[in-house]
Amino acid sequence: MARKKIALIGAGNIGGTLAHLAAQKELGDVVLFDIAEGVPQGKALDLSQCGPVEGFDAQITGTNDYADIAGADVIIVTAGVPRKPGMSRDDLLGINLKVMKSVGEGIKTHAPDAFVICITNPLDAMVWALREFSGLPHNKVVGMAGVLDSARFSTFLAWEFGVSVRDVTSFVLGGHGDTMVPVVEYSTVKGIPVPDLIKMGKSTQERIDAIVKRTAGGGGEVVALLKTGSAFYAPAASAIAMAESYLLDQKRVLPCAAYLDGQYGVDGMYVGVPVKIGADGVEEVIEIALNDTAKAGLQVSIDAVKELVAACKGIDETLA
Ligand code: A3D
Repeated sequence: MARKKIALIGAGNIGGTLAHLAAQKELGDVVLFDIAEGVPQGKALDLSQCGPVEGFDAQITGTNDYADIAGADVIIVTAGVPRKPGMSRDDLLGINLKVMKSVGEGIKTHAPDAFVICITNPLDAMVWALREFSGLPHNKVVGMAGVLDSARFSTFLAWEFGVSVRDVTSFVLGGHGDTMVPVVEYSTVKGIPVPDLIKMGKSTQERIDAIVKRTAGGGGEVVALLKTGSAFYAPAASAIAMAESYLLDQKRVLPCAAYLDGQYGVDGMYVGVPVKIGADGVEEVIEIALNDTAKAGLQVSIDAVKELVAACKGIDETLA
């Protein structure tokens, strides 16, 4: 059986990390694409030379030509610019929308059968625009944010309770912005909901509220420390989990920016919700019951995404 092919559009911090993880996990051969000449080729050469040390046979190549992504099974898009301190994700909209147009057209022409995972910010609007520009089916284009935001939430919860991260599950819904909604009621330590753990005296409401706030600002905390860009290790690991679920038909339930067609009262937009990812892409959007606080929070987040999508339509008339 031929190896799977994974194309990475954008060979920056996340792109390079994605290539390394995909090769280490032997998910398939990797093509790194970027408009910067030499960068994808240089990273591909460097990463290929990890093979003998780490024991992987995956071929890693770098390119500036979209024709080389032909036949890709999975495409992960990080092309564009990241935040610098003081910037919000929304400040990136104008410049990254243009990037999504060229990437969408490249995918449409050369790899229309791929499963596409978008990471470029502002995520919920960029994944929507990328789908529009590429014309791929909605179930084959998805955004990575919820896996990362939940991983941040789970990390802080594991630290708070002094338990293994493997025993923590958590959910963050809504748009990937300051209005995201970490759902405490669905967050557990080995099935024990966080509100029960508070009742058991393992933490306090105030401490959990602070963790929720830290989760929502989790990306900004890393940006402020790095000063030159944004997080890339955990974003890459999160997208690889999604790619793996598709390639291996794992049918994992993961919070992702998915196209909603009436679910959660949203029509024709991408918002972060739990979905099942398998060989057919996004196989199901899972609608969970939310309490009034989470519902209200989700609505604020949906409205924020709506504004960004409207801004995209205002910039590019082909999207209107
Ligand atoms: P960076 O290291 O700057 O890499 C971006 C790469 O994109 C660079 O190598 C550029 O040369 C390349 N690029 C620019 N324009 C194009 C184009 N038209 N076609 C192809 N390549 C192009 O950034 P990064 O890897 O740190 O971040 C990439 C994106 O991910 C940014 O938009 C971030 O804001 C976003 N991001 C999202 C999350 C989410 O959770 C959604 C987390 C972290 C970063």
